[in-house]
Amino acid sequence: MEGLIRQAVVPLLQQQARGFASRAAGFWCDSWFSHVPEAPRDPILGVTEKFLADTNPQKINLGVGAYRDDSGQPVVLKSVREAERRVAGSHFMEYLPIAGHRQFCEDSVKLAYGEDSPVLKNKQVAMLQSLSGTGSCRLSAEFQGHWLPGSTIYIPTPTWANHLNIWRDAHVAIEQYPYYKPETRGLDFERMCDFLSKAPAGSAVLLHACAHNPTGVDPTTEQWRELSKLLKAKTLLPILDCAYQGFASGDCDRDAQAIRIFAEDGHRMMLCQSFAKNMGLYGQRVGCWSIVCEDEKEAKAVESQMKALARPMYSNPPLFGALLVHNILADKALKQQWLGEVKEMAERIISMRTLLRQNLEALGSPLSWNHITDQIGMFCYTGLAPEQVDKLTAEHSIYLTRNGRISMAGVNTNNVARLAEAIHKWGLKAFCIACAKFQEGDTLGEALAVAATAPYFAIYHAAVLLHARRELHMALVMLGLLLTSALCTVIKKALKQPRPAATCALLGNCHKHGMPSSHSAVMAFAATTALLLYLHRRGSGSNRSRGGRNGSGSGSAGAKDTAAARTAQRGTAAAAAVERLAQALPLLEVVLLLLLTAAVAYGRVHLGYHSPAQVAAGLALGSSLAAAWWRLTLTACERWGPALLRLPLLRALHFRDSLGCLDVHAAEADLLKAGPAAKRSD
Ligand code: KET
Repeated sequence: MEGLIRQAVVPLLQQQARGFASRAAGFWCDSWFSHVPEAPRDPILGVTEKFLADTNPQKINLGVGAYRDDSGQPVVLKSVREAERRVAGSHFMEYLPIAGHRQFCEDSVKLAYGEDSPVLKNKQVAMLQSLSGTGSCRLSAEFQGHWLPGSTIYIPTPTWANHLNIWRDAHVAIEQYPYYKPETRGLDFERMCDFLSKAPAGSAVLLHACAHNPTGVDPTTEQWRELSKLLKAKTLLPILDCAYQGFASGDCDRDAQAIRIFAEDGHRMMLCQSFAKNMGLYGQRVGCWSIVCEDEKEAKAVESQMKALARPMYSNPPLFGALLVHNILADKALKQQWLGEVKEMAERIISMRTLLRQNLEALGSPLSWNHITDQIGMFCYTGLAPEQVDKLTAEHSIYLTRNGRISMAGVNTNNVARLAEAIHKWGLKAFCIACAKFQEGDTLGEALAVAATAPYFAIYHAAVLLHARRELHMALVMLGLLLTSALCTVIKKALKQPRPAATCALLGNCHKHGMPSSHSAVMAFAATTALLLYLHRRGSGSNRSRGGRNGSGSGSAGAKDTAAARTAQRGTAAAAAVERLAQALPLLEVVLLLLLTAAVAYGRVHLGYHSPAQVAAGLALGSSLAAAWWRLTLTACERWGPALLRLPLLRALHFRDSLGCLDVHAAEADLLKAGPAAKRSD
């Protein structure tokens, strides 16, 4: 009776209670699902969706990494067709065991670790047939979350976009390590090792076993060896995602070098294999997930837990694809034929790389396209910005992911010229002085992006003033602004503090350093100098005895007196108001400059270019430099100004020093009124 209550009644009550709870939470109003928002399109498979909806007969799909022949058609390999023929009608359609087709798994791990691999001979490897590469990755993530709780996964930047979704959904903490250096379009090996060497022991590191997606940039053999040593020394667990074995070099053994180096070095590791690309079995979802353990006993226990993870997810994997792979790998002749076909696919891709580069160069593109042929595997990481990709799609019906990745498998002799022309047209980079990126629809962000041009205008403004007014002091202010900017560059290089990790990939500045913010420093310098100049002139105004030191001459009468005299002459209240406004203008200018500085500083954080600390450091540096520079230049002007102004060049250019003059404009106006003789004597 008690058992019956526990088994039947309790779950029923629990279900009812959950129903009430969710209704009380407001989910059930008009509809059960009215609160469910539409999810954003997948960045890769969403491209295919858009491509299919396009009616342009000349459309080109370079989005998903799926092989096409030279006429743009999907390919079924001859070896696969032969395996299909052999399998047809020869099997029941029974369930496979939870771990899938055992012989398939054994063939599969041999292909990766090597026929004579000691880890296989010692039965150290736990294995399970998975739902292709994605399924393997997902199971690895679940296993990590379950059996290495609290550990972090280190994922390269950039990577296959789905890696981030997979480990996020498995609730594993994610860190991203630097991998690619846009300036060299190559591997950022030094920063990668430096970053990984600081990862806490017990973390996992995701590595693309070969043909890195999306960059097409792999470590060299030596670098793989170094990485293996580093991970071993730091007690980090390698998880190798091997979705393109054979596609990097055309040779499946060569492309397995990373896996074999790690296994040889005695790592405990996970491996995620996919047969989607190298056998063209995309829709069959056939892959293998394996874990290298300490010994046979450990492998047995681990394999039982791998099965325990798979059973509640999908029970057991599909049969057909596994039979095809097993038939190919277990038959010497068929395997040989397949290896030849993989090589053919890889070679066609390599020839398309050469052709695309040649076409771009023939069009006279001023940019370097060496990276198209330097990169390997299925993809070319072009360096096209998202806006340029949008143009290729909108204007030419050329579909690719917005990170500028091209699936080279979609390029063929018929479409390569059209592709090159489109890239040449839109691929040129714009020269811009102050490009600040902001999110579409973010009005504040847009305003702050406009404000981000201010530091450039501050320097430009100082240059124009210097040219027009020939002030000794202005030359020094200009020099101070340039020195501030240069000093920020030096400090950034010395401190090497990165830009904010959350936004740098989007802004494309992960390779640049951010401490301190030079925008903030230059603005703080300009605003502080303007404030000090204003206070200095006010100070001089209250201390009339100082008057103008030189230059405008009649400035010594005092601006306020001059203004009052003029007001009395005109004798109207309106004129007095205008005068008051004119007198308030210098203060207003300072206040506006301070507000602009605040907007620029806030914008650096809002737009994701700098962290608050980097902006604060910039502001502190700029304002303290300005204060020090002010004291220095004031003393310099007082002590050496007259001597400097007597230098022939400065005299010929009519340089002057009007720092002590209260109102230069008023003084000049008075001077002009005084007549031609006085004008010349200036
Ligand atoms: N790992 C990597 C690195 C990878 O590029 C893919 C697929 C997979 C795993 C998963 O492949 P599967 O089909 O589950 O065996 N990448 C291509 C397809 C996709 O996004 O699903 C791509 O990047 O276009």
